[in-house]
Amino acid sequence: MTKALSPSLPIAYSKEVAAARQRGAPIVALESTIITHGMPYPGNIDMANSVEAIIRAQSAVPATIAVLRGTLHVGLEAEELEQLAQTTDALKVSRADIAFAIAERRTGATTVAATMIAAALAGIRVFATGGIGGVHRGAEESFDISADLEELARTPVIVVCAGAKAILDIPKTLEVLETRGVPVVTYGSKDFPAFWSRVSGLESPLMLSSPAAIANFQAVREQMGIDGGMLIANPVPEADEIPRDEMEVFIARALENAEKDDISGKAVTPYLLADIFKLTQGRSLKTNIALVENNARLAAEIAVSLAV
Ligand code: PSU
Ligand code: MN
Repeated sequence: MTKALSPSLPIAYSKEVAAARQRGAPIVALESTIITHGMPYPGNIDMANSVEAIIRAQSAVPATIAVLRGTLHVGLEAEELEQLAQTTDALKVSRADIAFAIAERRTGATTVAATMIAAALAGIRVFATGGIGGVHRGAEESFDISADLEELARTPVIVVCAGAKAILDIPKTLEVLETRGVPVVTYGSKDFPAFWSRVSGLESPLMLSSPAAIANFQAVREQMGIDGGMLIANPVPEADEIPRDEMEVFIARALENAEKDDISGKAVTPYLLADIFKLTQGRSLKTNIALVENNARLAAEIAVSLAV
């Protein structure tokens, strides 16, 4: 006989998140792979701290999610965040291996997929990140499709990102999301954004222009019993963007380097991000930080709207 799975995993909440849960205050989940594998120290800790501050300024509470020595943390204390930002050997954990990190008492940074799982366990409905994983260019050969897409299809969390990185095959990424029933909503624009750039050249499947409209859309989905997540794409602010044609040159170079260095599997995304950081002499990092901050603000506004 199979036993129904009902989660009973102990979760360590930060003081701030525990208090927010008690009073029913809006909470915004944040991932940690972006900290350990997405940006170099100390840019990563500056980003993490400023993103948390932005969420607090919108009257919501930030919950950065990670596995620390085998314990699932939802919300990190300032010292824990600082320590994680300096950890160089954290596992990058997704749906396939978040439980492994816990079972083996390891430290794991959560991807979008794993952060969604933890957020749902903690009853958090909104999550801010930079970019999601997607269908990689050449996926017809490599089969490299991020588990983030499948997670968006099954786990009821609203994920706010800046679109899909142009290191991915964006048309194929949008096709998979449509097939799997994930609404893709661009905030205030008809153009689906491409992370560092405000436009990808593709039209967004859906568009909404206020946090209240996004909260209302989600409420109707829930009334209909439609489960799974939704993706909000928030274009990077104009002042911080790197235009698409400029970015394409760096991306092409980084993809060539990855091929030369024989990079595959979960190392691909971190490799490309680091290489693009080098190729742009740090400019991509500045843009990356600005867009995550912008997403944190919108996610907090959505969380506040969902709470009223
Ligand atoms: N975007 C960034 N930095 C990152 C990532 C995305 O700007 O570090 C991370 C996210 O955690 C995302 C993961 O979930 O990369 C996707 O990895 P993969 O393609 O291996 O699924
Ligand atoms: Mn992959």
